[in-house]
Amino acid sequence: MNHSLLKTLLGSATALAFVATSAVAEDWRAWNIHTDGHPNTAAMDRFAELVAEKTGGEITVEVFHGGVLGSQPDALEQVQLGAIDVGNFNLGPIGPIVQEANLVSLPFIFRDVDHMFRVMAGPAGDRVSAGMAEAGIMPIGWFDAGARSFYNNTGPINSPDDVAGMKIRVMNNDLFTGMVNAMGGNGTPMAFAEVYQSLSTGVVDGAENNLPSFQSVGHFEVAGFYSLSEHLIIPECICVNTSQFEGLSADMQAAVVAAAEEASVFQRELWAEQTQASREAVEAAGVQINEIADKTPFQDAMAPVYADYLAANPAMTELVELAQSTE
Ligand code: BDP
Repeated sequence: MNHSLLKTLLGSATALAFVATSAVAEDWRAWNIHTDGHPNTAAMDRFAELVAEKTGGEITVEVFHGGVLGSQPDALEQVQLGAIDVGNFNLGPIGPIVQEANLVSLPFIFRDVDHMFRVMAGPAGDRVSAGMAEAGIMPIGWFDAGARSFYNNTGPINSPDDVAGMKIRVMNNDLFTGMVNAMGGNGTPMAFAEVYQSLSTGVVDGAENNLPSFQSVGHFEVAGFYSLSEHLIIPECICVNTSQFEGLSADMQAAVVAAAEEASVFQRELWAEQTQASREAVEAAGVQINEIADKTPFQDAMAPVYADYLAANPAMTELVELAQSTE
């Protein structure tokens, strides 16, 4: 074989090998706790479609809905390990893993949802994102999760005293247990999937969530009073395993981020509509929804929660002040 033929052959073998490597499709497994009809389920399906489209099929995402891949705390661990590639996560259960993420789990830290998004778009949000990425859970898109309010089966809640004595299910985070306990209640962490049964059998007296989730998993069937305390405004992310993301080419990274951003815009539109629709649906089903005229007593009751938290986590003081001073 002459030298130039050998060179040509070697050249095409290298080219073939290159094509083979770059064409190896990545199949991502995605976690989603919500079921059909919830805005986040539609948004995660849209994310999967957009990823396939924008990466020319090099990355495909299979979304497992309804929490079938495990509870949220378990799924977060799986993302850190790379066993689950991506998911829609609430920042509440991320707080125990990433100190900065707890900023958004402090009760009444934000004035409203817009304020929360402004904080997240600024330097405080950058620090939250950096902490998450460092822990292996990198946010690439932000969802609206509205505000969380209390619901129960015995009567409307209008003051912290009405929470006293009640066993209230919370997401997995000591801040939430502390929040309920500071009102004289008994905060009980529990997986989302267990809440319906626990409410219906009286294992807990109440829980707290936003209206779309209160409706979508049927909690309104077993808790007839929804009181608009709006004590937590926690964003949600599309989060990807950090090293998985960093291993992608710059083009693929840009495509995945663009897909997450577009899916997030779609989610926020759906969220606004669904919050109203869920309110109407649960009211039509007989749920009594009450506004709380003065939330100051609830906010005042949180003073020991902040004091204890900042005493144990002094490094968070600056971040809390940064969020509070954001216009
Ligand atoms: C929903 C969140 C979901 C949480 C759930 C809960 O979207 O991520 O797991 O609340 O209360 O609003 O556990």
